[in-house]
Amino acid sequence: AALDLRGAAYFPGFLDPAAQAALVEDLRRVVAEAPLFSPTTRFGGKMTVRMTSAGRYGWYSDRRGYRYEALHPSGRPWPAIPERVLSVWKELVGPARLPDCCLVNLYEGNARMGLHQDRDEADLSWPVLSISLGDEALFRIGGTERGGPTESLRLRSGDVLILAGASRLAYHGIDRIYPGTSGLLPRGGRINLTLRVVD
Ligand code: MD5
Ligand code: FE
Repeated sequence: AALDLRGAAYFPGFLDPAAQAALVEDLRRVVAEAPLFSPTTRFGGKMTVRMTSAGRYGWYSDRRGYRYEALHPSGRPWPAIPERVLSVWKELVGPARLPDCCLVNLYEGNARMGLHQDRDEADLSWPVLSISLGDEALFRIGGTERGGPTESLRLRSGDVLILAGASRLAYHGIDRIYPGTSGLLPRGGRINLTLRVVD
């Protein structure tokens, strides 16, 4: 059953360990086709998270800003979103419209993600679905105004979050990961998948 987290639907332990391991296998194929990279922010710094994408679009950032791109930096199209990832969306969001971007974020060591809003998508009425795999993370979520109160939550491997309604535009980020809290990834670290309808 879903718990209410500031309007977001939180499904702790939605994926069992076998389902988590199957997703990791799928992601190995995605990363082999579309290698991870560290984007540059619009301010010129390197992000500490490494990322890649699957689907019609991938999220990308450089000095020109944040946007979705139809091609990986290699010039090739992004790989297809794995069927088992789409199944999670179909089960929790529905089959009417499938996501066209699956962003893959890899957190290793001291990687973190500062508080931000997700608003690069054309139609913000579609939810964002997030899947956590691997080491635990300290997730922080606030309201729709920068600087307001926030609350923190440990996201664990297999947890799923659906950001819809007011939470779709909530400020959120990852303050840190906790090394050694999961055996899912052989080299440790945390993967987050975010599924989005882009256009
Ligand atoms: C992560 N990723 O765990 C985080 C959290 C990102 C990103 O934020 O943009 O790649 S994913 C959860 C999320 C997504 C959209 C909205 C909200 C949370 N929210 O309003 O809380 O790698
Ligand atoms: Fe985000």
